[in-house]
Amino acid sequence: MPPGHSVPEADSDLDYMARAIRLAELGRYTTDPNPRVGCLLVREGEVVGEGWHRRAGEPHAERLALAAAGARARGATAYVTLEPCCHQGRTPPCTEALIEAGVARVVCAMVDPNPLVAGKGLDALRAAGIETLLGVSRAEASALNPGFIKRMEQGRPYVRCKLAASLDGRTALASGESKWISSEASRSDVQRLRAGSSAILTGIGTVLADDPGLDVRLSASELPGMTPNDPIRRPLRVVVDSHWRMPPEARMLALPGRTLVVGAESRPEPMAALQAAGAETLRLPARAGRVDLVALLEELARREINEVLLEAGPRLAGAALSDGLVDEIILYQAPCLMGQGARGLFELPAITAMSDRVALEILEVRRIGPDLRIRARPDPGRIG
Ligand code: AOF
Ligand code: ZN
Repeated sequence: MPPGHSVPEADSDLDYMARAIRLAELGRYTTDPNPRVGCLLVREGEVVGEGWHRRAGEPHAERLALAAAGARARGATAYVTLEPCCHQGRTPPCTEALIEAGVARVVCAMVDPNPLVAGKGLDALRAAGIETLLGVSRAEASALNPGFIKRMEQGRPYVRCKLAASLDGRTALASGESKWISSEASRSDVQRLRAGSSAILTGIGTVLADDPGLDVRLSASELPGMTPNDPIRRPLRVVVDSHWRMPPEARMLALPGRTLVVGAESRPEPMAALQAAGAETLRLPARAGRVDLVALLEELARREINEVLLEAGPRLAGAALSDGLVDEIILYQAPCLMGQGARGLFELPAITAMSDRVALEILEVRRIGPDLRIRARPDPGRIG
């Protein structure tokens, strides 16, 4: 153990960190593009202050907890779900506030992947004589911010692919009709998924077939951590439309929130018509005549998009999965059968050997109303 590190990961450290993680979760629907962070200050077994980061531009979790504790912060232990920042961003460094308040020990779950911090926050605390402990409940804390972490570390957002299917894995009739496979309960769950996402990504095929709104129809009082008058964050809608077929009359363009239409060729006329309808248009490099999805995700990360919800048909979903761009699948399975002729979830190349099948790891299975909700992640290592 290097000097300045405390050794024991006592039960109480785990318990207090669990509380800090619950606080951080309250920011699920508001902190974007900042990470969700919670902080607890404990002195002699008593919680003397707590805080959670609510919104970019507003105070960080540590500063709120320190403000709540006042003079009782002196000698206290701070439990923080992310390494305290040491840089001047929209707000001043948390390390300085912790040092000034006389906090004796800082326990944090993980290093801040932001290169402006990345270990330097902990260094600053140790240099000021504060004892530090890193790594308590790291996995749980990482799960709060998969998108922020992936964007900082890899320059790409975290992609969740949302799908609805029958029990026999079919998603639409041969005619393309796909509305309302899943129940009301699953649809409101999707609303919460959207509300926590930075962007919703779909393909032109879905727009032409369903004319979806891709909006959040919840009010603040329906989302944990939000107060009734809080403005709802509206995820950016992104339509992959390689050949500019998007109609300017598309329903989503008339709804509140921004829409970005991304094509693979330069076609001034349809682009201008979409701009006149309120959309932003962007041309990205093509791969085999289609928008290069890697280039798209990198562009979204540059725009501080942390979490992308992919709500697309089998073609775009299949392309994203084949390219290894899907981090997580969320599948709502309805208790019905759709039979022969109905379409599957992902258009993937036909495989000839079982060893070529796409392996998944199931992360979670839940019942939502009459449906099943399965969370899984592609697990390329498992088969082959
Ligand atoms: C913390 N506590 O609660 C959060 C942190 O522009 P700013 O000032 O809000 O800084 C944003 C960066 O600060 C963000 O990218 C991340 O590195 C860190 N977030 N740090 O100590 C917090 N939300
Ligand atoms: Zn900070």
